[in-house]
Amino acid sequence: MTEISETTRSRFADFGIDIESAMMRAAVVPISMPCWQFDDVSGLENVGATLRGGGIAATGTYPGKPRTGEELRQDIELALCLCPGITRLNLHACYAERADSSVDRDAYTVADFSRWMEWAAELNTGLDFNPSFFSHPNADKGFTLSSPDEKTRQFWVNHGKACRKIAEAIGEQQGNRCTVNVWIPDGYKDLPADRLGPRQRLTASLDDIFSVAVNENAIEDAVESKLFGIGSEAYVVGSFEFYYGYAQKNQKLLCLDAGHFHPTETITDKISSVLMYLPNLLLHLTRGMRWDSDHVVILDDLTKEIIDEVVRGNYLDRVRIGLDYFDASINRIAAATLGVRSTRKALLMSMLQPHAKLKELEAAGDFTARLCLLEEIKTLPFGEIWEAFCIQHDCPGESEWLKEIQDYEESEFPQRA
Ligand code: RNT
Ligand code: ZN
Repeated sequence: MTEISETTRSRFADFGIDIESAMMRAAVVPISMPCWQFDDVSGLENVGATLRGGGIAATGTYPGKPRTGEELRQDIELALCLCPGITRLNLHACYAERADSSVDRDAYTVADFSRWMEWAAELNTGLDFNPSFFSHPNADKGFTLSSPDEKTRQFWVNHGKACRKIAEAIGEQQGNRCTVNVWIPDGYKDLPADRLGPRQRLTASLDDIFSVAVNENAIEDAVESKLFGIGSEAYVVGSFEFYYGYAQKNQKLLCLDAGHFHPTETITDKISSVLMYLPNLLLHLTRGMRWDSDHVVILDDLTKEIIDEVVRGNYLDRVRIGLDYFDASINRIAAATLGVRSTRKALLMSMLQPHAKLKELEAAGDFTARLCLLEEIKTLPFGEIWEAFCIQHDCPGESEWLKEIQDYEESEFPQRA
């Protein structure tokens, strides 16, 4: 049992910070955990399938990958138990469990997700949702919503429409908005001759998908831009400029994925700019190493900076925090847990910062003191506050959570070999 020491309390009190209130505020910010970290984005449509196309790829062969929806949910449940604070689950349409396997993605209905919904309701976990425009024969040519083939394009438009209806039912059931994110892999490996045509078709497809009226209290739509992918190095239809314009014009959420920009370009500074013109924002926190590699989120400077910006800017009610990574080289459940816990730590750390004081120094033009204060707060005690936070939420502390996953691995994984 960790108690927060008097010394620690008084050090934060010197900055005018109340630790209890910071802990409360950090706990209620929802973090959406990616279901796809648990099975290398395989999905449940054809059990045993591996990721195909789309320029996203999980690498690694760690044992114990779940083979069924039941195993997958069991793994996710363990991860959820180990994450203090409000955790949601981000579900992709390719995790459908169909009664009739001849039904394709353009005709999915809420019934195909009823097991997920029942399970989430039992756990009292909120769900977010994503149409899956990849790992499908109709995506093999590299184009979906911007496809020049009318039949293919229409198939994916219908998939988008079906997914919004499913998400609407999810949102209505859970009593809070289900964020629906559209990401498509469309693009060219090599130099295009026509950059405009695919973007015009993408606009038409999006307009069509969003033309279907839905309960606005149940869902919110986001669109995700990208710089390049494997197989779309030369040109990505849904670029940042494209989606920023589209989101602005149609007042949709823009999804900023931390790995979808030039390697030295961070999303921190984009938040305050785009939120001047957009209603809300979705973040895909991820850790790109040298490229959009989707490594597990850790408590690194980049993550802290992004979260600080959201907290400092008072954007918590306008920014949805989702994680987006998939690493198959380490225990997948641990990877999922680590990313969420690290993000929660960043939130708690940020809640413990003297943001008002920093702004005051800045307004007074005292940039020396601003920089020095930013350095000073880096070494304030944090570990004991985090441990107390975990205890408060009935979650294991730093030295304990992995053990639970290791025990589970030992008893559960051998039968999955
Ligand atoms: C791909 C996008 C997208 C996916 C997930 C699975 O580059 O980041 O968000 O990773 O939807
Ligand atoms: Zn993403």
